[in-house]
Formats: sequence, structure tokens, C-alpha cells
Amino acid sequence: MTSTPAATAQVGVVGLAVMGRNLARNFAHHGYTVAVYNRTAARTEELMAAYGDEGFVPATELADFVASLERPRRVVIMVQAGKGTDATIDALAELLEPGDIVVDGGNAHYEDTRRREAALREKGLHFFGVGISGGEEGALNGPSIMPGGSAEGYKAIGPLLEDISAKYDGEPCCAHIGPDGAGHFVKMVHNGIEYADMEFIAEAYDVLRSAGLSIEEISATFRQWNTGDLDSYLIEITSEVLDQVDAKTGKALVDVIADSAGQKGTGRWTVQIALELGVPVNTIAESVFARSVSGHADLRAAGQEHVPGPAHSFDPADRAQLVEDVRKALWTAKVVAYAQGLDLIRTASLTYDWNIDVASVASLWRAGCIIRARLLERIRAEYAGHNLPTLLAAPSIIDGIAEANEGARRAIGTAMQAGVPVPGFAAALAYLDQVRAQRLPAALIQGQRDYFGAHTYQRTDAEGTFHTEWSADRSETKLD
Ligand code: NBP
Repeated sequence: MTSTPAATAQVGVVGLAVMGRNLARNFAHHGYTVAVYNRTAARTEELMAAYGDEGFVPATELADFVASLERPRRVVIMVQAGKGTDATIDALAELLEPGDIVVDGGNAHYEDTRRREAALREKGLHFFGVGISGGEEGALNGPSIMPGGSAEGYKAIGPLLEDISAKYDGEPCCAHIGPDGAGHFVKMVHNGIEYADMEFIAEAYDVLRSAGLSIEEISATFRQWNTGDLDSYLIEITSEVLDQVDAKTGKALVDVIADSAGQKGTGRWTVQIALELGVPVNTIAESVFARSVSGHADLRAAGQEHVPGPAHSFDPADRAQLVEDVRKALWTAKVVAYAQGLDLIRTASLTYDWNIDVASVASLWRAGCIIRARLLERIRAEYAGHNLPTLLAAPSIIDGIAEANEGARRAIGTAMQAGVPVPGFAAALAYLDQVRAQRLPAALIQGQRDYFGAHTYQRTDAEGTFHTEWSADRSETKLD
């Protein structure tokens, strides 16, 4: 380009692969003039050829892109997470000026976001790590948006993000989550819960299939469940996937898809960080490990050949009862996964001083994102104005667990007896039983630790720290 373009665009998007292109169009559909730039000019040309009349200012040079933006400049980066994001930020930082706003809408690790935010703050730039959920369709028509960054910067970028976000009862599914990495952290936990939700649905399907229900019957069951408290995007698409017939073989598509589940890493990050922060998220961990087991061909081949056990199929005495019991197991497990994910967010918020409002997090997951579900409105209402130690202490959740308890236990017990793997369901139930136990066998573990490593223990009936002389006369010493 030869002449400097006039600063006419209210927002710019860098990175025009599927997500960036759709987000740019979403901004345009809301009346914004959108500057667009992509490293490889062909993508910009493709966007202009297909949708050039929607309100874009294209640029082939990053400097021209920056020059075409009104001040403070608002730039949304939608490039591959990692090196691509760093390269783009570095190039932009050379061209932007204090007060400008840089948004990373990719799936960045929140620690990277903290590092980038600190580096750009030094230059007087506002950096936002923004979690965006909803896939390509959401990016175009309204995603759930989780922005983390300065309160001052949010005043300039927040209204635009709220405009393009999904709406629930007219309320935007976008709100300022907190500073620096808070938005990307919340998006990561969203994905962790998504892993768990999907695993639970898969386990429910497997139990019903093993009990002799046809794919059509299971699809109809999910459709029915989607009219009640389990109403959610993931349940809805499950019916659609189960209904799909493979054109090549005439079989149900699910029967010809290889049973090895992939992952891109956000579920694993959730578990890694939960381990570091000491927050039990066993349902999410089991979901990540379940995908891992599915991909271990050698392990599974050896298991199929050598490991004894029941037949992975059974004949239920009462089918209708089984279906209802499985629904209760699914609901219970789902609640536990939300409780664990929100607990992780609460703990991270305290650790990093993010001051995250859990009710607000639940509110912006109500539409637009992959885990959107009817239950989230109830969760929002339960957290609003209450400092719950756990979702499991919320009155309506307590009632739900009580109502589902017997059936959920029966379904999980039946599956285990029949050799149907239900690691997610079992983890959820074990967690409930752990947190409600009056006494945990951790007392015995403390005794063992003191025996072999003199790690000491506390007593239930006295203050202080104690050690038993295990290899001598087994008398007890009080250490402080
Ligand atoms: P991709 O993750 O496939 O990335 C492709 C884009 O990154 C292209 O525009 C490419 O430019 C650009 N890029 C790369 Br690769 N390296 C670059 C570099 N060094 N400098 C500048 N640009 C570079 O795109 P996507 O699937 O649209 O996702 C974009 C972001 O959104 C990712 O972080 C992703 O994790 C996140 N996200 C995706 C989804 C989803 O459903 N796909 C959902 C939510 C979030 P080029 O054209 O020149 O190669």
C-alpha cells in the first residue's frame, strides 16, 4: 500500500482463519467497521471476496492495519496459540501506543497471559486474555466471552465484546472476569468441565447400550432428557450424533468412528493446575485419563487379551428404572464436575487475588459456550449473594442430590458389576462420599506416614504434634 489509510475502524482482527474470520464478521454484523489483517494475505483476500460488503478495512501490511484503527486502538488477535501469538504481539507492540488495547482471543495458557500482560503493561498497553467458547458457529453468531485484563481497559473493549457475545434472556454472556490471566483461567476450567460433561454422557450411553437399548432408543432417551433438568447443548448434539447414519456402510456413524478420543490440552492443563493448587477435580482428571486410555492401542489390546472380568453387557430387570437411574447418575456427576471446576476457580481467584465473582462466571456460561445448560441458571442464582464453600452446599443442589442418590448409586453399581467402565460416574460418587464422610481413612495414612518416615500426626483429642516411637517401645511423644 502506498498511502496511509484513514483511522476509520473501531476494532481490528489479526488472524483470519476460521475463528478470526467469524469473529470479524460478528463485529461487522453489529455495525462496527473492522480492520482485518492476516500474515498470509490470501486469507484476507478470501474474506474480502466472500464478505467484503459487510464492513471491513483490509490491510496487507500490519502498519497499515494499525493506522486504520481509531484511538485507543482495539486489536483482537485470533492466531494459533503459543509462538504465533507471541510473534503477533511483538510485531503489534512496535506499532501501538500507550492506551491501546490488545486482546488475545486464542486458547492461551493463563500463565502466558500473565507474562504477556505484565510485559505490555510496561509499555502502557492494556492486554486482555479473553477466553472465547462456542466454536466457529459461536464466533459468528455469539460466543460466550471471558475477558481478563485491567478494569480501565475493559471500559474501552468490554462494550464491543458484550455486543458480539451470546445473550441469555437479553443479558450478554460476557463480563469482566478479573485482571491478567483470570479470563483464560476461567476458559480453561470451562474446557475441563466440558471434558467431564462429555465423558459422563459417553458413560450414560455405554451403560444403556450395554443393557441392550438400541441406538435409536438411546437417542430418544437423550432427547427426552433434554426437555428436563439435563437440558444442555452437549445432550442435544449427542442425539444428533447418534441419529447420524454412515452413508458408506448404512450403519450408525457412531459404530464406525474409531473409539480413540483426541484432546488439545486444556483438560490436561486444568488437572495439572488443580494438582498445583491442591484442589480435587477427580471427575475432570478421570475424563482426561479416559481419553488417554482410549488412545492406548497396545494397552487395550493386552487388556482385551488377558484381563478377566464380566461381559460388558447385562439384562436389566426393569429397563425404565435403569434409564431413570442412569439419568440420575448423569445429573449427579454433572453437578460434581461443576462444583469441582468452580472450586478451582474460587481457589485460583484467592491465590492470584483476582476477585472473581463465581455467580458471574456461571451467568456467562448460560449461552453461547459448549457447556451451556439449563442448570447454570440455577447455579448462578445459588452463588449470587452467597459465599458458598462449595456448590454442594447450595440448597437446591442438596435437594437434587438427595433425590438422585439412590438411583445414581444403583446405576453406577450395576455398571460396575457388569464390567461397563464408568470412571467419571464413579469418581463423582466417590467425591460425594468423601466430602460427606464424618471420618476418612486419612487417619490410617497419617499413622503409616509416622511409622516409616516420622512424619508426625495430630490427635483428635489434644492440641499439638505427636510421634509414636514405632521401632522402640511405641510410646508417644508430644513434639510441640
Ligand atoms: P488456528 O489456530 O488454526 O491458527 C491459524 C491462524 O494463525 C492463521 O491466521 C495463521 O496465519 C496464524 N498464524 C500462525 Br499458525 N502462526 C502465526 C505467526 N507466527 N504470526 C502470525 N500469524 C500466525 O486458527 P483458528 O482455529 O481460527 O483458532 C484461532 C485461535 O482461537 C487459536 O488460539 C485457537 O486455539 C482459538 N480457538 C479456537 C476455537 C475453534 O473452535 N477452532 C475455539 C475457541 C478458541 P496464516 O494464515 O498466515 O498461516
